Amino acid sequence: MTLRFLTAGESHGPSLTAILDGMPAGLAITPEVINQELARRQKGYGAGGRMKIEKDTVQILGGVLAGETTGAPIALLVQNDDHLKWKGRAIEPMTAPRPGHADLTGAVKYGYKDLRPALERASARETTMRVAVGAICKHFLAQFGILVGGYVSAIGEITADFGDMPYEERFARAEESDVRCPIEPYASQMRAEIEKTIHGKNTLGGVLEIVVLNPPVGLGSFAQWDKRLEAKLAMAVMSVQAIKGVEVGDAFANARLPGTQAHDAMRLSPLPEGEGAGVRAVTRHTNRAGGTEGGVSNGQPIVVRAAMKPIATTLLPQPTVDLASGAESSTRYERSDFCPVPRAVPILEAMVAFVLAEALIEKLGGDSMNEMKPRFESLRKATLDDLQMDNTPHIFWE
Ligand code: EPS
Repeated sequence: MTLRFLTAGESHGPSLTAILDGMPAGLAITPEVINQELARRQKGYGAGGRMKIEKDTVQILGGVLAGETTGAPIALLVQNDDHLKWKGRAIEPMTAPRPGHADLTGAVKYGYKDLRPALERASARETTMRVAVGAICKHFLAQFGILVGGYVSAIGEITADFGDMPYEERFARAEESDVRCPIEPYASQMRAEIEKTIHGKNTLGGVLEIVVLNPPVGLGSFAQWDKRLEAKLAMAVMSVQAIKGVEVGDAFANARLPGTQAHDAMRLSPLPEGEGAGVRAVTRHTNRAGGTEGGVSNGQPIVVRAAMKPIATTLLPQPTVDLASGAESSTRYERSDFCPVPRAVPILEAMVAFVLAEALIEKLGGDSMNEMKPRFESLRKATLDDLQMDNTPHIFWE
């Protein structure tokens, strides 16, 4: 892997940390670029009480000197303000696992004598560091004109129809909405659903869309299974807490259509002005594939859709087994979000940005922004000039 990261830290421990390894030298970065994304992760209707306690801000502890990356691993730290309330405290035993959480599987797997260690690491608090890492990746991609944005498309039973609203407008409007849905009346209806859920002491899931604009053609590869761009996107997005389903483009809708209706017809059009006017390029009027063909980006917006389950921590008790008493019992109250779907937008953006940054670094090679920028400019495009066929018969396998 040309770019990789690890996170560490417990939800109520002193701090969370991350190391991002492989970011090229010469990228100008400040804590503010990261803090803006961290602030986005803290906002959204349906959040629990923890977000009132935390003011997530990053310390950059390595890999950046005089405001620029050096090519060394980037070390990041975010303090848990809530830790002070937990430090040295006698914590009540936790022995009744929540269905859908990591409590039971964690205890079986690691042999815990109490369920708290599983909760502490499995908690979505960890996504703070994904967003911090993703902020750097987004900023890196932006230097090449590649933008990553997202929004909520469904919460509970409410599914928004965006019509042909341009993606940039969806991103901008989503940021003005506390449920991160770009369009009325759906945003108000989603808000009402979350309000009902909070009063009902329950939780609610939903669907998010993350979109990459202006990706170059040729990221990822069909040459090996683990180089396919969709595969990397699916793994990265599925790795986020409470995400249980991922599709690229209209995957599930396409599964019900005949082939002639499920693909994106290729047409020939001149490139828009400024991008080499007069040059003829292969273009599409639809994007059912969601920006990848054969595991490779095709230059169309990359569209990733993710299903988030209603999170496992409900105020209403759920049937479980108390592992200490050995009797059937009910889950106990734990503070948590009611509907984290709006807050998950920047988290999924971060994971998608990481995958794209890694694929771009692999494609371009080089150790610094100065090496990469001219290489990016000379990447082949889907123009007829860049796609010279020799149009002669070839002998196969001789
Ligand atoms: C979260 C912090 C956690 C949870 C939530 C996300 O804080 P606390 O446990 O102190 O309330 O609110 O975690 C979960 C959804 C979960 O299932 O564990 C955060 O920072 O986003």
